[in-house]
Amino acid sequence: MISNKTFTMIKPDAVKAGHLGAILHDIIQAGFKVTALKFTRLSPELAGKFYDIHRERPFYQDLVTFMSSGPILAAILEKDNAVEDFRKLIGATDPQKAEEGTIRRKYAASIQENAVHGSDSNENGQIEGSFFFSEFEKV
Ligand code: RTP
Ligand code: MG
Repeated sequence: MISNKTFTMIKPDAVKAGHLGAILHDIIQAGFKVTALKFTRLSPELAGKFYDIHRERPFYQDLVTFMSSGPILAAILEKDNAVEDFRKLIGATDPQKAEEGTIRRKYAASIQENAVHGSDSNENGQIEGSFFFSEFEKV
């Protein structure tokens, strides 16, 4: 079954650069409904846990340091075909390879500091949403 939900974070680089409002606007304009929202900051421990799947990758430590370097906006988004459509909206991991008009192309600086996260599967979207939000925080 195609899930209609995905999970996103607006990452510390984009918040610091003042792109939070513009990115949220682009997301809503693209037809996504916000069903949970939290402005927070990850400790290195929590960032490490969130990205545990990448623990063995060479960029893991840098990623954890980056993701805990400042506040982030976490959200659960709803739309038909949410996971796939959101990955299309944000573009490739490396902003230089992301298509024109995508969020990463517009707002990201580098392959690491790439402005937004988007879940890569329905299952991970569910797990990641529940990492940040309790049941009563999901509308
Ligand atoms: P995300 O999970 O954040 O939505 O990004 P993604 O699927 O496009 O990329 P993924 O392979 O899951 O990598 C997670 C995040 O790690 C950082 N990264 N740095 N220095 C590097 O070569 C490198 N590669 C990945 C990025 O912040 C990437 O989004
Ligand atoms: Mg990923």
